[in-house]
Amino acid sequence: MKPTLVARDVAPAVASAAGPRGAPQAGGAHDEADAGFARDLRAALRGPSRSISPKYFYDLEGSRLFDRICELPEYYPTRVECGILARCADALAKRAGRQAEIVEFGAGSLRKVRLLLQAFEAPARYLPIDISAEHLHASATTLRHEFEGLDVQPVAADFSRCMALPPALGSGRRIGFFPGSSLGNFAPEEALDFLRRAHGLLQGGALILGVDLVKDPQRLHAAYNDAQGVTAAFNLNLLARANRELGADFDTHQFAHYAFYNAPLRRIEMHLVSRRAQAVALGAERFCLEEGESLHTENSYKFTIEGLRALAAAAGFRPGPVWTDPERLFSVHWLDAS
Ligand code: AVI
Repeated sequence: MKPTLVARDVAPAVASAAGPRGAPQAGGAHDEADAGFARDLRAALRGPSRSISPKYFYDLEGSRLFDRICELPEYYPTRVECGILARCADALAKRAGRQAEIVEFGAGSLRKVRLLLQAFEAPARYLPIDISAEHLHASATTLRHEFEGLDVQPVAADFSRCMALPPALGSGRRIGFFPGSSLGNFAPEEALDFLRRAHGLLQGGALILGVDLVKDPQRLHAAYNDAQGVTAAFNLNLLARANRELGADFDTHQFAHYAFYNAPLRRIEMHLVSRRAQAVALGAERFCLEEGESLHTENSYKFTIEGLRALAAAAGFRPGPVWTDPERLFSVHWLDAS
């Protein structure tokens, strides 16, 4: 098995600013992550903004719940994006050319990258970047067995902050892959910053980017308020995780999952709302919450095709073709970095 490359210049501490998924921790990263989680949760409970990064959703239980969300009838993004990718894979492969190297931001669903690996002509290398070494190794082992001869080199790094990649092989183009609308979990200025850094890494290549589109608010509302309550459990797991890992004493029954579409800001907001006046202990500190007070846990921005193309252009990309589904729920963008 090839060794995991660790991007040593990545700052270990986790910023309190919002950012997308990628936080389940393993081995030595655990203490740093715990310290980041404790610090950021404390800052969120002290206020005044009362918000915490969604990256803390993804411990093992949170990742398991997210996988269940992706299978829910109401949560269309995963299903629709996979359908689009299956239909445009050959066109993407043609643009990528022979012996391309795929760099995936987040060791995401193997189902999605498989669609690319099957269509691409003799892909030279696959570099999944994720903060979770455990998740990376599992994905790498599966893909090495499935695609004989494929060079799989996991990179353990927090791509929402900065990242360093091994030198390009020189044989084919470097193609970034950022599916799942994880870009939407960044604040707009963070999304621009991420795209600028991705542009720098992919010089001479391109980025394949999947983003969710602005649509009927009821459709969006249903996707984040599913009937089985899996999204509610995913949101509340943040508090359960704090109890497990930080010794906090949240009574999860005293918090309500609250998700709504903020139309002027074109984003779903997820909150945990206190059902009554209560006090919570975290370490030596106690925090008081009023009835109805909320902890803001996630933003999920939705895009227009033109808005996304303008954002990508501002980051230095040359926007290419866009693929959508017949209902225009989701979009996959080819963005040239040459
Ligand atoms: C990972 N991310 C793109 C998901 C989203 O839709 O923003 C996370 C999620 N939150 C609730 N449901 C799914």
